[in-house]
Amino acid sequence: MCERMVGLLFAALFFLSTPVAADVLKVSDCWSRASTPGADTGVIYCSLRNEGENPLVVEKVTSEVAGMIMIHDTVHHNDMVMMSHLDKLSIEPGEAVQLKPGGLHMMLTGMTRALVEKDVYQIEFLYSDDSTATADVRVGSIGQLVAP
Ligand SMILES: [Cu+2]
Repeated sequence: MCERMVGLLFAALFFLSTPVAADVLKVSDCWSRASTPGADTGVIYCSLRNEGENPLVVEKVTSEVAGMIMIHDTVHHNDMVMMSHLDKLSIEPGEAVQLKPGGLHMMLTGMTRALVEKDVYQIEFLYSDDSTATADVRVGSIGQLVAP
């Protein structure tokens, strides 16, 4: 076998053995608060942990319960609390990111239905390597402050 062939074979094996984002990004404890009457927005919190050896990027999050889901950070500016929109969320190898009240969160807009306490709905993550993963979101009370 010529050297070039061996090189190609190794390249192919390396490619096959590289895990996709959906396999190494652990998503856990996703939760939302129950909708207030008439509300057209909602929020999702969760834990994300990159157990792989490469940086992972969440490109998009979708769900049937909302027209759009955006990733927001909470920023304090001159005694005002504002939300800043992130195009994507990058997570370094070994890094754990907590989406929690007062910090990073996923913002649901254009709700297609109200979120009811004790409900569970699904969200789908799209990563930059085109792999996808789904996660369950548990719905807590209207005043929920930690994962239900
Ligand atoms: Cu927000």
